[in-house]
Amino acid sequence: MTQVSDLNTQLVACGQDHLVDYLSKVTPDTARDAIAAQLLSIDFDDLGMLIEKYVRNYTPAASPASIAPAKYFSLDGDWDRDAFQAKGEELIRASKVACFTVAGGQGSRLGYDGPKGCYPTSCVSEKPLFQIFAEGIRRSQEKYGAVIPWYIMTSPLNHEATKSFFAEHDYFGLDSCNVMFFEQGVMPSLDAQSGQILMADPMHLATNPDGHGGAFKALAVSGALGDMKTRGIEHMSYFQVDNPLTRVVDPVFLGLHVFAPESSGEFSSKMVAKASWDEKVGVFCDVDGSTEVIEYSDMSDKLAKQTNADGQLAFNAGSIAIHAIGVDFIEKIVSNPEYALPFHRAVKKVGHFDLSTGQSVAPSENNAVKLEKFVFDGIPLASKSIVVETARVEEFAPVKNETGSDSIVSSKSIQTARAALWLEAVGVRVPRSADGSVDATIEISTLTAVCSDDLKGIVLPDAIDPGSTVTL
Ligand code: UD2
Repeated sequence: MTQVSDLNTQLVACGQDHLVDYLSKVTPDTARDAIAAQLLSIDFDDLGMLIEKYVRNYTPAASPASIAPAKYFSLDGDWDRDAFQAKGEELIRASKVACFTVAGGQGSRLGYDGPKGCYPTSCVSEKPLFQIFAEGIRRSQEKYGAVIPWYIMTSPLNHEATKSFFAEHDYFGLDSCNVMFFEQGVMPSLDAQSGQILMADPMHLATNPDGHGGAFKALAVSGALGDMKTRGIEHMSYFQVDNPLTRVVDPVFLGLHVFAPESSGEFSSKMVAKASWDEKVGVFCDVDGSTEVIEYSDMSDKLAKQTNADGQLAFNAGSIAIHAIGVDFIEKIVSNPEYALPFHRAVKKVGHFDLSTGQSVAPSENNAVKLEKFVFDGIPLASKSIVVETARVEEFAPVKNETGSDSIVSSKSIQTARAALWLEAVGVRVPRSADGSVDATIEISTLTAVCSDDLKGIVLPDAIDPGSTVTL
């Protein structure tokens, strides 16, 4: 079969002789063809180079020549919040903004067996993350009289389960024609010593999602980008699946992204002041003159610990992975190979089928390299990119770990803290303990309010009872 002999040539060219040998032994032909089809879906053009660079001859990237903290629009800065809010609201009202959620990750740290977006998260009624976002979109659509389409990137790991979850829940009240799911690509998982592509089992390659940076390509090949253009969408409100406090469309941020003279309307970002020098968030930096995120794992302790004269962390701008991205910018990135995002390597445990012994292996040590792209590597490709500060309690309570920081317990406590601030802002008395923490559990549905101002004019209790559980 010609296709298989072409494939064999490509496999040999990138050091995958073990698979040529294996394919020659697989019977029946239908089984062999099924494995060959998986291999043919791999982009072999760069694979040999990637294996050399990230596995066989890996050397960590050199530190940049000059690195400084990135500038940002600070919370108490001298900029006209109301004016940018009005401009952002105009954009939303004109139905020029879509939401985009990256939900293709494996979510292994949470220990939850299912798409992370299905995880019960709100602090009283335990609504899943997808429902919290869906209702925030519904509320925003009503508020602005607009259509806000929602694009959700999944991966082969969770695509069907995610779509079924929405269908079972009637799209949480959204019109299904405005919710689009598409799968990101995958990369073969590679043996960390030899660079050989691993098999997950005798019939399947071991693969991993290609990182949220795979979103650019996936948006294009899935037709999502074309759909946005047809609908007249000009900007995407980008957010991760794990943060229930995400404001699905934020007019102030969108207004700055499109209209601030410091922004090109291509790729803007939100930050919070880091909670500690070793918080696991990327940091916005000025690298050789352009804005970049340096992932926490790539930043030296020395730099991360550096402080200013006032004792504040110098590299304080923590990325909460909320961005505004121009649709034209995405087209520019995907249509020009020069803008291809780099890969990052992660060394992980990957269970696999050992072709030489015919045994399944559950490794106790990291044995494999996974290659992933990061969406924030698109930031330096923008001609001008802004970073906007927000308050942690307002917008960042991610659910990532089973316990401790960024767990469901910490997230629920921050969700209540924000609800309390919103209620106090409109005159409701909220019980607080001596240390200032809220002595109640309070959930404000995103159908009720997506910001504190939405509570104005709603009938609310005068006070929340100490120790009570409240849903509004
Ligand atoms: C991410 C950022 C970190 C910080 C933090 C804030 C990276 C590499 N780091 O850390 O700097 O901003 O978030 O919460 O992003 N995903 C996909 N496809 C993939 C991989 C991930 O869709 O192939 C999604 C995943 O479903 C999730 C998001 O990307 O919504 C973040 O993924 P993560 O949990 O790997 O990132 P994390 O928490 O290490």
